Amino acid sequence: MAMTGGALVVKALEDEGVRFTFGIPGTHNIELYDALADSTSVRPILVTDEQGASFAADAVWRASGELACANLVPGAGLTHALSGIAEAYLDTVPMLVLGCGIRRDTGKAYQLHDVDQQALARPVTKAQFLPHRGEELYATIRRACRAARAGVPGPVFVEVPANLYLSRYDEGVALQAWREEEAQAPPRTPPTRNGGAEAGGAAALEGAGLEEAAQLLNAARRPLLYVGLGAAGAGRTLVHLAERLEAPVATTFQGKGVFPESHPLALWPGFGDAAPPFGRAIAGSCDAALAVGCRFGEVATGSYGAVPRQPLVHLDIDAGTPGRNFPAAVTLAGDAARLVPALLRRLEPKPPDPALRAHIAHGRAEVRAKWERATGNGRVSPWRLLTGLQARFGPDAVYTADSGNGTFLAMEMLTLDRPGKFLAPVDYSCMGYAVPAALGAALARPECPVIALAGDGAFLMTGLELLTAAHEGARAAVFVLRDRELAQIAQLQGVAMNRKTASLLPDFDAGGLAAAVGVEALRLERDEQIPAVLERVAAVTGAGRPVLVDTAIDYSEKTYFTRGIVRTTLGRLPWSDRLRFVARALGRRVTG
Ligand SMILES: Cc1ncc(C[n+]2csc(CCOP(=O)(O)OP(=O)(O)O)c2C)c(N)n1
Ligand SMILES: [Mg+2]
Repeated sequence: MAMTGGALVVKALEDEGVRFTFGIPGTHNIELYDALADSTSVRPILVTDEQGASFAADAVWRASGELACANLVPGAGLTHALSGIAEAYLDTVPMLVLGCGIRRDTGKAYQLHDVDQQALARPVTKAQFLPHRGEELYATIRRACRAARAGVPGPVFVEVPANLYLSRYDEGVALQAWREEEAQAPPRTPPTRNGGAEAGGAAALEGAGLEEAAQLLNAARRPLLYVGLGAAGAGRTLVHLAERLEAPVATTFQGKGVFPESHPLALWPGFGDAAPPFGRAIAGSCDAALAVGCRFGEVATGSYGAVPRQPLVHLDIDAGTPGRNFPAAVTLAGDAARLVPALLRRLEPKPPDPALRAHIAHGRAEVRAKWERATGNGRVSPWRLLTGLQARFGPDAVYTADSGNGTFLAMEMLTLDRPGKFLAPVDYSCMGYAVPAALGAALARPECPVIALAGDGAFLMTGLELLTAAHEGARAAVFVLRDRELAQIAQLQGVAMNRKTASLLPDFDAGGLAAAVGVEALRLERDEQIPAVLERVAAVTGAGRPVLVDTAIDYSEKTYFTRGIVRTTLGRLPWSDRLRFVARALGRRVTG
C-alpha cells in the first residue's frame, strides 16, 4: 500500500506508543499534521510557543515515563524549542525532536527558514538523523525513539525534508527496512556523556567491581547513600539497600522521591553546605559513600559544596560519570535496576542504629518546627502553602517547579515518596518550565492533580500556555509565586552587593492575563485563605479546567540551599575577594 511520508511518520509514532506531539504547524509539515488528524492514538497539541512544546514533551516523560514528541517547523520552530531541548539534554530526559527540513529536491537556495539545523541540534541532542528517502522515514523515527530512551536518556533530533512529506511510498518496503534493522541491531553499549573512560578514569564494565564495592561497604561503619534520578529503575530495592546498610539517604533534586522521603533513613535532598545542620552533621559522620544514578552536578551539590566521604563507590549507567567530579574508589558502570540488586546480594546486614534514626527524626522535626514558626508576615508562608497542598491533593499530586526560589522551597519542604512527582528544570535551570510542564504532566496523567509552582518572572515567559491548557482540558493548577522580584538572583545581589540591579519586576495583573485566556484566577494573599482557595482549586480542576492562583508569597526566610550556596561560593574565593565583597556590602549598608 502506498502511504504519504506524513502517514509513515505517524505510523512510527503510533508503533512507539507516542501519545502526544507538541508544536505549531508550518507550510513544511502540513501533510504530517493532516496525517495526525487521522490517528486515533497520537494527539497533536497546538502550543502558543515552541518553547512550551519542548518543556511539555519533557514533562510527559518525567510524569509518566512515556516518550513524547516536539513537532517543529524548520529553523524558527527549532530555535524557539531549543531551551526545552537543552533542559531535557542536561536533565537526561528522552524526547523525540521531530524537526522538519527544507526541500532537498529543488536545488534552490535561500529557502524559507533555512539554517543548518543539524548544527543547531548537535550540542543539545544525543543523536541527529536526516533521512533522504521516504522509505527510510518509518525506520528512522523508530530508531530515534529507541535511541532517546537507551542508555543515558536524552532528546534525539530527526530532520525530515519537507519534500518527503509530500510524496507517497510503499508501506511494505518502509516497514521491512525497520524489521531488518531490528533483527540486525547489535546490543547497544550505553552512550557516554562525559567522554567515557578517558574523562572518568578507569570505568568498570557492567558488573565488574561489585565484589570490591561490597567489601568496601561491608567494612564501613556508616556509609552515606546518595541517589539520583538514574536510580529510579531500582525501585524498592533502594529501600532494602539503605536498610541493609543502615545508611542515611540523601538525594539529588532530580532524585527527589526516588527514595521515599518519609522513610526514617531519609536525610535530605542534598547534603553538605546546602543542607541544614543535622544533615551536614550526619553526612559528616559517615565513613564511606555509595552514589547511585547521580552525577554530583553543580546544582544538586549546591555548587560542589556537597563533597562525598571517601571511599566513594559510584554507580551510573554512563561509564564517564563515576569519578568525574569527585574521585571514586570503585566505579560501577551499568543500569541501577540490575546493579543495585546484584550489589544488595553481596552486602552483609548492619545492625539497626537507633541513635542515627533518632538524630534524623529529631533534625527533621526541628527544621519543620522552624518553618512552622514562620508567620508569613501577613502574606502566604511557603510552608503552609506546600503542606496545605500536600494535605489537600495527596500522594498522587505532581508538582512542577521552575528556576527560582520556589523550586528550592518546594525541594526542601515537600515530602515525596515516589519518583515522577517533582518536575524541575535542574541542570540547565531554564526559567519558563513550570507552566508548560504542568500542561504536559496533566495531559499524560489526567488522574493526578498537577500543581505548577511558577515564579512571577518565570510565569511571564511561558504563562500563555494556560491558553493551551484551557483548550485541551488540562487540569493544571498554576500558583504564580508573586514577590515582584527575580528573587533567586535578587536575594544573592542583596546579600553580596546590598543592591538589586535589573531584578525587580514591574507589576502586572496576573488575574487579567488569566482572564484573557479564559482561565479562572484566584487570589491567595494570606495563610488563612489557603484552605478555601485550595477547595476552589480542587473544584475547578475537578471540572477539567486549569486555574491560576495569584499567590502573595513570603520569601523573607532564605532556603538552606541559598544560604549554603553563598557560604560555599564565598568560602572558595581568595581572602582578598572575600573581604572586597563584605566591605562593599557593608559600605553600601552604611551609605545607603
Ligand atoms: C532563561 C533564564 N533566564 C535567566 C535565568 C537566571 N535566573 C535564575 S533564577 C531567576 C529568578 C527567577 O525569578 P522568578 O521566576 O520570579 O522566581 P523567584 O526566584 O522570584 O521565586 C533568574 C533570573 C535563568 N535561570 N533562566
Ligand atoms: Mg519572583
